[in-house]
Amino acid sequence: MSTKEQISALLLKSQSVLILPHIREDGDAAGSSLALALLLKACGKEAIVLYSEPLVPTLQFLPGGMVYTEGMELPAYDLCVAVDCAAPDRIGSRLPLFENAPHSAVIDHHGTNPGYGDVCWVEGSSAATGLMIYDLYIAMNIAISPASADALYTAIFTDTGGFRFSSTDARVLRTAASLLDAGAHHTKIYTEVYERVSPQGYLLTARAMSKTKMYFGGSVAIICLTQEDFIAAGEKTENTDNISSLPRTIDGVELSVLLRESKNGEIHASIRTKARINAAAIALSFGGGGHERAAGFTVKEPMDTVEEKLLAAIEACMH
Ligand SMILES: [Mn+2]
Repeated sequence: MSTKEQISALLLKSQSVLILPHIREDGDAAGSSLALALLLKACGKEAIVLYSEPLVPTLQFLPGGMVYTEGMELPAYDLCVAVDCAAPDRIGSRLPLFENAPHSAVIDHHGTNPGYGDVCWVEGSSAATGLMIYDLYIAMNIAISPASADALYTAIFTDTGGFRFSSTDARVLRTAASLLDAGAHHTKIYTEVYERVSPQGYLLTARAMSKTKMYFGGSVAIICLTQEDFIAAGEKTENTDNISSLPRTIDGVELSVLLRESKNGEIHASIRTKARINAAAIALSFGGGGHERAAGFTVKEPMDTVEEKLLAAIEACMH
């Protein structure tokens, strides 16, 4: 694994940088990537953030970035940076852009990151990749503009669940305070991210809650959302971030899983845990990864099979 110094040296010697946040961009992936692009521009570099798909409505207030389409024309770049991508598959169909770049780098905060790219800077102890980008600004002595502050605040605010997850430490709050000093619009960001839902998303949440199944004496909650549920609710996007943490709030539940069927038939699992059970360990056994309290994996198997295997894996963890 590499260091912050190695990353800043590589950034400084590059002229044109392509930045790739992870697929199904969340606030940390998008905010960290945009803030990195602004840092590079402040250093006189060219930088483009290339999304795998359009940002979800709750993040569309973030300015900048382009959406990748296969075969699109891109300006030449000498460095490609994967941001918040725990493993190469999180780069999705843009992976060739990363693999064929003259130089490649990774900036990530997932402890399960195996290390890939020429330079790979991973801090498993950071609550968000946004904190690492903030540290880069400080280390490289670049002033944080209000736009950078908004991007970084969004990254940190969303990855800590609005400063509620156990990952919220003094560093998170100190950094957030500095970002307010730098002009972050925290009320606007909170309202955009957490105080809005589409009527379809609202219906999908209702369906998800009514489909919650309890196991192991009420200590495990599992929701299976199929394509049928998305169609019935009229929800076109597959954004279920607001649903995955809900069952964990039920009294007695120590572990919850949202199994979501995507249009291509893959099953995506979002695992959330309270104390005792390590979500990342379970996700790893299915080829995924993540953090102790929040992890996930993707497999191409029938929903019932995934649920069965998952219950067996959870049972093994509980003993
Ligand atoms: Mn993150």
